[in-house]
Amino acid sequence: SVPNSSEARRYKIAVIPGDGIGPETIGASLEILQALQETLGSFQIEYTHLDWSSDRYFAQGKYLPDDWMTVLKPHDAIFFGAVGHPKVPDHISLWELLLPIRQRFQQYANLRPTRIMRGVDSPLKNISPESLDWMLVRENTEGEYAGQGGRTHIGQPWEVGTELAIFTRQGIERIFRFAYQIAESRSKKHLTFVTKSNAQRSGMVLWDEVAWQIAAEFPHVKTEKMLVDAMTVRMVHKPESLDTIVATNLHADILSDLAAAIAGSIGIAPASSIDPTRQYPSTFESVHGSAPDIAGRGIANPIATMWAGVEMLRWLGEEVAADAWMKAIEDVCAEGVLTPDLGGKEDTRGVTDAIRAKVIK
Ligand code: GGG
Repeated sequence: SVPNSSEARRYKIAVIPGDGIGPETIGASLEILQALQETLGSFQIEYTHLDWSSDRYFAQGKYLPDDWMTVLKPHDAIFFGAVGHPKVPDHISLWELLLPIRQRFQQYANLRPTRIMRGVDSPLKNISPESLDWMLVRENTEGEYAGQGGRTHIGQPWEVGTELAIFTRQGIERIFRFAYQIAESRSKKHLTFVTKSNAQRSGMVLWDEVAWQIAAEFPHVKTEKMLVDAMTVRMVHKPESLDTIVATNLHADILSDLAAAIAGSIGIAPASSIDPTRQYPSTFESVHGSAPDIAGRGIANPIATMWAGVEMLRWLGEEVAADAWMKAIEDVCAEGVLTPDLGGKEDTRGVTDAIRAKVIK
């Protein structure tokens, strides 16, 4: 029986559709959230719709309003579409919108689950769907994204640009403790940490040392170290030998795109930027960007944003709704209702309608 609305659990979600295909995939996902709310009746969401995007930047000169922290803080989660516009350099749009939220809200863990869904073909012929089930944990606030560096002698032949990768003991400790808790909760109890400490002899060596110190706190988890270059080969050739993977901000960003491609398409890969302390709202988004080449054509794959929506519901504790949504996504893929990035002929509307039909059953 559907509980009456006064018994329903209530959440406040900030919605930032952003740029390009972001509004399309967020719009599709909100339709499913609405259908789940009405069907289950166990929760109600109050949305704050925010127009923080490149269009706002063109009109008002800023992606974020000055009081953006105050606006976002009271929410239980942030549901984010995509950022990136052909007329704005990517380093500006990213640093004006997404990165301040990750850094100021201490969303230091970025979770990127990867699985091959039934009905979806991996480009690698040696891979069966069961052989790949990874949880990629990306350090999300420091490393190569610390924002430290600069340029001098601009325009001169001897111009210099530096980009410092900052690693702190505290930052490494907290991402490893979080990654180990995840590894412990999974059946394989296996964690691979990724590094480049053969060539990078300061920050990456600190990363290794702290990793082994934290490993000693989790004796039930088997730990191994991989250099990032060798890791790309292993992901392709021995996917079944990996489970929980933890890597720096930049390394994990690159490895998770590879992971998504191996799983069939970046159009299905979700990312959760988590503040594990729950002091600040966490952000749920796709791995992919704004894809301006297909924006407005109605063919964007909504599954990455929808899967992020599933992870948002899990974070809120709405397991029943999360399971129903994920099963609907998996069933629709298995039935071959796929967008062109997965080799299908369906559009965003068709995939969304098919998923909606399953969650209201
Ligand atoms: N849907 C997330 C998004 O738009 N990401 C854009 C992007 O380029 N992110 C870079 C990063 O996460 O490192």
